[in-house]
Amino acid sequence: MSKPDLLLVSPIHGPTQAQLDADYTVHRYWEAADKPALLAKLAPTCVAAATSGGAGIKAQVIRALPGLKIVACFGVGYDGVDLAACKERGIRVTNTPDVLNECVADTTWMLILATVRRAVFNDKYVRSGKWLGGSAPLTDKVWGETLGIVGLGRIGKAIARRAEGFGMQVVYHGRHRQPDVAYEYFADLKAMARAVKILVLILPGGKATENLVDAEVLAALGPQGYLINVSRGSNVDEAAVLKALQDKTIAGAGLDVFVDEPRVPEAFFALDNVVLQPHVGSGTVATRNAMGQLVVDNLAAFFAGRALLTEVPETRG
Ligand code: NAP
Ligand code: 8YV
Repeated sequence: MSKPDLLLVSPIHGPTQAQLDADYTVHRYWEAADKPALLAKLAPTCVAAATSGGAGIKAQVIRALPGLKIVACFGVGYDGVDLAACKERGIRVTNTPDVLNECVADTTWMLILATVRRAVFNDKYVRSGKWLGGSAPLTDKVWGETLGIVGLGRIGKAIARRAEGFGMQVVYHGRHRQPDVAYEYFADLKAMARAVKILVLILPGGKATENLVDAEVLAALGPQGYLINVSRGSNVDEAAVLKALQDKTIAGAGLDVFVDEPRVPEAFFALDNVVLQPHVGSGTVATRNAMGQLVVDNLAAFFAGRALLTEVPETRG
C-alpha cells in the first residue's frame, strides 16, 4: 500500500523526521527548488502537513492544497500558523504542550541565574587569566527578589514553582487574573515591570503580543531590572532592548529567542550584560523526543480516524 503524502514545511527534530519518513511520503517544502510545482503536484492528494510552530504554514501554501485537513506543529507555540486560513477551511492544528514545561522552566532558570550572577562574564574572567589580577566584580542576587512572569500558563507555572525554592515573591501579568492562583496579579504590565527585579516573558508570539515589551516597559523595569525572554523574539522591541543594554538603562538580559532567528543582531555580541542562547528552551533529548512523539501520534490518530491528542483550542470543534 502506498504511504500517504505529508508536506513537511520546515525542518524539525531529526529523529521525528525519520519517524515521519517511515510512515509517509514526506515532501520537504523548504528544499524544493520549484515550490509552486511541488504544491501543484501534491494538490490532488495531500491532506497532512507538519511544521515547526515558529515557521508554521502560510495562507498561500494552505490555499494551494485544497485537500489539506491537518497541520501538526512541532512546538507548543504555533504563532507561525495562519490560523484564520486554517479555521476558514476547517483544517485542524495540533501542537506539543505540557511535555516541554519542565525543561523550558529549567532553561529559564539557567538564564536567570547566568544573567544575574554573570556566569558567562565570570567564565571568561577565569579563562582570560583576569582572576590572577584580582577578584571578579560582585553581582546582584536572585534569592529573595521579586520575579514577574508575563504569561503564567503551563510553563510560567513551572517557572514560578522553582522560584519558591529561591525564596522569591512571584507576581504575574496576563490578560486575565487567575482565580485559583495566589500570586499577585498585575493587569498593567508597566506597573509590574516597575515592581520586579526580574521580568520573565513566557507567553505566545504573534500579532497580538508583538512588541509587548517596548521602550516604556524597559524604562519601567529600570537600571536595577533584568529581562529574560524565553517566549518569542517578536514579543519585544529588539532594538529597544539592545539600546537599554547599551545605555545600561536595564541591568541585563537573558535571551533565548530573537526576531529573525537564527540571525541575531551582532551588536548584542559586544555586550557583557546579556546572555544569549540559540532558542534551546525545550532543547533536551528527552523533551524533543516527547514533542516529536506527539507530532507522530497526532498524525497517526488523524489517519486512523481517532481523536487528536493535542489540538489547539482555536480549531477544536
Ligand atoms: P500557555 O499555557 O497557553 O500559557 C500562555 C500564557 O500567556 C497564559 O497564561 C496567557 O494568560 C498568557 N497570554 C496569552 N496572550 C497574552 C497576551 N496577549 N498578553 C499577556 N499574556 C498573554 O502556553 P505555554 O505552554 O506556557 O507556552 C507559552 C509560550 O512559550 C509558547 O506559546 C511559546 O511561544 C513559548 N515557548 C518557548 C520555548 C523556547 O524554546 N524558548 C519553548 C516552549 C514554549 P491569559 O490568557 O490570561 O492572557
Ligand atoms: C520549539 C518552542 O518548538 O515549543 C515551542 O514553542 O519554541 C520550542 O520548543 C523548538 O525550538 C523547535 O522549533
